[in-house]
Amino acid sequence: MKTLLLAALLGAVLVSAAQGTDGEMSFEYHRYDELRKALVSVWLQCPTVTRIYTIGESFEGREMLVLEMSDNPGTHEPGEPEVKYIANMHGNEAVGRELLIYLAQYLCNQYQQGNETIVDLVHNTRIHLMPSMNPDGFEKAASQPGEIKDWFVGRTNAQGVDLNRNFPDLDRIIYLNEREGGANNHLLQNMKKSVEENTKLAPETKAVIHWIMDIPFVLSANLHGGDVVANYPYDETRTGSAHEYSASPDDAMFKSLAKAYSVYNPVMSDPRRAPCRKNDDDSSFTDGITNGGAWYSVPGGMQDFNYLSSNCFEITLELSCDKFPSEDLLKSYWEQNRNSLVNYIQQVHRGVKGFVRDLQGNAITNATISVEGIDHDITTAKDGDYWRLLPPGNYKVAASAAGYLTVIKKVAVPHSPATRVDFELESLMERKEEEREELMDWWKMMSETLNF
Ligand code: GEM
Ligand code: ZN
Repeated sequence: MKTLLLAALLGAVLVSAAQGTDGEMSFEYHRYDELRKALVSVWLQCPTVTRIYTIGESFEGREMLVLEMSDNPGTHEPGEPEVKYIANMHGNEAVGRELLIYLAQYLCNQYQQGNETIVDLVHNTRIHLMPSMNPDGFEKAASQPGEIKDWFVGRTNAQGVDLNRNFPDLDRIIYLNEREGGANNHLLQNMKKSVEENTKLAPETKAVIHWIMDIPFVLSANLHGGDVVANYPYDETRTGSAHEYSASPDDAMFKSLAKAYSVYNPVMSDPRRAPCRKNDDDSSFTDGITNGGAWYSVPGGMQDFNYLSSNCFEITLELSCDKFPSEDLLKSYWEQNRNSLVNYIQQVHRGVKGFVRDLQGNAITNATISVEGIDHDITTAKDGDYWRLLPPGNYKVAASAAGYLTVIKKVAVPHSPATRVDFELESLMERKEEEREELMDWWKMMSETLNF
């Protein structure tokens, strides 16, 4: 993170620190400067397990700030899974933005108080909290006079771009590959235009794409407002129709992840909850969750982009009927969501995890992890580490890489924690060498026997 920015942030906060920010949570809206100060206050309170960084600037030059929480902030620890929460991509959907600020304060407070669940989570997970992907849109929405905010003012970025329609539409590629064959993961590599050359991408979208490419995220949630439901892939329908259940190969796991959020939110999981607005069609909502395509088709969304361009499983959380509710409701939204937010992070410790190495113990980066019966592969990160989210069951898991012999293992997966499975792959060169030597030995033996 830029030193200048850090100094500016620190200076701003030392003033407010004098007001005794000992970690109490103030349930009010944070404009851009207050957001920065709130994050730096958490960093000042928990300096050994937090770090603040920026992934880039919005169109109007505001920093897209992230507070990281882990026992080794600033670095990826081999084998440790990484989780992100990203809010306010629609600038007028304000509850998620505030919840992530409160979550940062809560995790810091609970860590300091020795809450075992939180200490364990922080020690075994690298958590990234981005309260606002669209800081310009929020300022526009929050600047409106009075409590009642317009339904659309501030939704887009400052260029008028809906960021949740601005990601490369990888759904269309996967749907084509399903029919005609082709890759079932990391589809951005198949795109002709690079991210940098793509003039349709807003600066906020580019920053998030680079973030997703740079860090081996395993799990993510995208916080929105305007309804109350945990929405999961795919968001875009296969046929382009407005409403069509659009299952991904990991439908069972995504349902489990969405339920892991909704089950702890008493409003989201209330079967008797009335629709937010009289004429809303929430017929696809069951147990507080919905498939995105079954609700309505969304092309170019961030959720599906995570799943189809990286190893990251992302769901979309709709947290409030009112996109920008009055400030006095914020505490109740925090109470409705606190346990869900913690429980969802814990889901990253499920499925199968481990390392892929060669016979000499060297990490094999970008090896493929395939699961029989699930047409979606994931890949190993820089240290050969991988995390494959799976619901409970018995699986055949294969590790493969160019130039190596594939290894397949049978794995029994409980609900949690993740089952550890390491793979050692033999290189084809080694195998050829072995076979050559065996052949030479055989030939030598034969020639001696037959006195050639
Ligand atoms: C949605 S968020 C995405 C929900 N997914 C589907 N498939 N409906 C949007 O972007 O339109 C609503 C919102 O803006 O919160
Ligand atoms: Zn939204």
